[in-house]
Amino acid sequence: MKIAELELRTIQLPLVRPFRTSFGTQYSREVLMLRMTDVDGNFGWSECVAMSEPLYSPEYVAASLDLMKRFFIPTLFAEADLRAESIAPLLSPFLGSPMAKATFETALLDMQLKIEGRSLADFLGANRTKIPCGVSVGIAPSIPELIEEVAGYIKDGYKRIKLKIEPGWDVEPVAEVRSNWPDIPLQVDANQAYSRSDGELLAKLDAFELLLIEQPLDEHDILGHAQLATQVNTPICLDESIVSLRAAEDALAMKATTVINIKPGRVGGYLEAVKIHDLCVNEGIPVWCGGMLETGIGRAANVALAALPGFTLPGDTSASSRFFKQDITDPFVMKDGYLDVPNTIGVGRTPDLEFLDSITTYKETIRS
Ligand code: OSB
Ligand code: MG
Repeated sequence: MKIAELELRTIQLPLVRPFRTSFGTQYSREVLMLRMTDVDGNFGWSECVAMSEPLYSPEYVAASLDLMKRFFIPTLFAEADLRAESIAPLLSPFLGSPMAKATFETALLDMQLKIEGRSLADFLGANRTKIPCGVSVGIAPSIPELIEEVAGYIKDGYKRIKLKIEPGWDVEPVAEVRSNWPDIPLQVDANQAYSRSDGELLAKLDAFELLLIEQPLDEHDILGHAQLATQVNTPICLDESIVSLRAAEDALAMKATTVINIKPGRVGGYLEAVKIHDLCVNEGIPVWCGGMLETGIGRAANVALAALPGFTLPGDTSASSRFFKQDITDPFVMKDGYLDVPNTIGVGRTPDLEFLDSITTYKETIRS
């Protein structure tokens, strides 16, 4: 395929409630969207999962946009016949920024699979038509408000609860949720908020039979996670640290993680995500699909990935309504705790252009 046109836009989608984590509070989701068109008029959509500020990862929307325009787009426009598989090698001289790179690979996959008449789920190797849903619950203003929010998600049918934690909001909220719901699959996510000396504190969470503790320490502290794993019984699961297949291999070799959260944007795209999935299947490591407050476009692709056989734990693949009153695509609606895996060609969702235009904060079309 030869690219003819790229439309970049940013949108601002309000959240149904503030989402507080150890790295800050989100009130609204700014998303960088890409529409790619080839010379024959075929098109594909994707979204960049980078957030507005470099708090979860070093990437952020304005930087992604700059990288795309300054380096990635001229490189891709120079190619006479582009395939999704060639995006990562072509962009590899530009260091870092897996989220921005993944945006191009995913839009091209959407286009390419539509041309081939194939769904993303089928292409990636999915073997299920529906997937169980988990939900990520932000740090609440108080314990009663947390319990009320969790109760709502349990009533909705979510099959697994993930609580965001930070120093000062850990043992007590986890104990309260566990005592209200003794049997619900429960896990926590610290987003790097603890330090190497917190082993004793984090070991107190062992009493609550958690599935895992996600990314307690700095993303670069693989050794620290390996040491922590000897101090706590709860499995350690890395998120931020796993930026590539190589990083996953290293973390497993160092015994720093026994479960892996796969986020396609964080690892440079769905093709690398499948490689990490395959590694984990071979090593007997359970994986689950993480989330980045995606719109229906990114959510559709995540749900397809989460239907692969190695995704044995429910992911942060929630219904659209978890974050948005109105999604930019047909919403993902949960039935009995499950989402249907899209089975139409490509990624399986397209935006409602009228709604998209109404929340667009910037738009630019670049032609080759
Ligand atoms: O660490 O998993 C995370 C959201 C934004 C950035 C990082 C994370 C999260 C979540 C929410 O926990 C995941 C979701 O449901 O989309
Ligand atoms: Mg996380």
